[in-house]
Amino acid sequence: MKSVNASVDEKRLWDDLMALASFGAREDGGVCRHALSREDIASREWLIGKARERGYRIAADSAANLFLTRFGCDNDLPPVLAGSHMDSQPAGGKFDGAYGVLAAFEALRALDDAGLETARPVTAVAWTNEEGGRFHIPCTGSRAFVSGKVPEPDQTDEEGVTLADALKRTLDAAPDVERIAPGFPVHAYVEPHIEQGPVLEAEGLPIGVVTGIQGVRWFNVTVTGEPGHAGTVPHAIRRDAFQATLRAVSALSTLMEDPDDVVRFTVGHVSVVPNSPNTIPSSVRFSIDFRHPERGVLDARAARIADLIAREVRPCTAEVAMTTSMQPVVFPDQITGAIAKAADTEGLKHRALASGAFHDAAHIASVCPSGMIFIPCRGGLSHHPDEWATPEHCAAGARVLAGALAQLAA
Ligand code: HGY
Ligand code: MN
Ligand code: MN
Repeated sequence: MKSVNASVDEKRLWDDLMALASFGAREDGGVCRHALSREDIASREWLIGKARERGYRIAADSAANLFLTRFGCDNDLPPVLAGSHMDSQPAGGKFDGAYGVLAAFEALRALDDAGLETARPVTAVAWTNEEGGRFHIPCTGSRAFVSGKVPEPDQTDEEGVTLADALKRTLDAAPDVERIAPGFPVHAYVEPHIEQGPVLEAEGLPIGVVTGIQGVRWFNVTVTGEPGHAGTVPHAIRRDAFQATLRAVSALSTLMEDPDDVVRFTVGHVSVVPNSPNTIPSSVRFSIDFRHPERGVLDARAARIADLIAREVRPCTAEVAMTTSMQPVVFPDQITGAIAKAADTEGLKHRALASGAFHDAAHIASVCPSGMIFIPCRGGLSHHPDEWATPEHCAAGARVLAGALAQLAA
């Protein structure tokens, strides 16, 4: 009988990764699979079909988080959970999120193929809307799991579809999947993910044992001015929302300056109304993504954002709403130790490193001992169509996950 780690099937996992990448495939080799979109719904149906073949229990909660459970000897025990997200950035890659869900699914199949009876059930999970690309509150699913309710169900996407409607459409597309309430006791959570950075590749290491995740603050800003004719309104009386936005973003860049280059500040989403070449913009919505490993820095600089924007946009006005606040997270030795031990058992070299990207683990860590396994990605590229990981590294990460799950579910 093969060990659980040895039962991880590299080709089976790789074929699944390429199949999942076909849902929302872009011409340039990337993926656009927005949360709760047609492509996301189709990818869920595909994964549900595979889980059904294995006889796993399939359930979804009101946030459309998808849970695939392999039973243990005592199913009253809280399960060990593993997974990530299947939604992608609009110009994303084949591996961000998708790798974690499929590595977890592969670990379940390896447990089957090794004939390993675990005391606890082991559940693979796909969290809803981790990216926040369509509905701009990221980690919708893992937040709902932790809080017991869907955050901001009335928020709308660019087409005006509410999150509540998109969730209903997604859940109705899988009517025979068991419905459960969001949130249940979990023994431990492990999230496999590509590093989305250059360290493991540069050091020639196949595995990263993630120590924690830096903190994040997201803001949505709406600047309101006055529409008018581009050819006739004198500048002296204009209330140009886009020019006001430029002043505000320039002042924010100054606020976020950091000689140590640790602060991460991005304005990634901008929408201009009415978005016509010859009408003075009457309103602009823009996003702020601000990150740092220290809560003190996050709180101090975030506290200055609203007043700074109000001052810089005059004579326009601005509404500033903080839509996401994730505190820095440190993962416990119980989980990092299990991951390192599983990597050692596999003879895989590894190192500890922190995550610059946020993940659902940042939320799940507040309800159970959690951790993450990183594998290298080419050039550290992510949120990019050329994002890439090798079949060997994908399988190595899944073997480490299988080993860690076998320990944690014993
Ligand atoms: O933005 C992030 O850090 C994550 O990749 N969604
Ligand atoms: Mn991700
Ligand atoms: Mn991402």
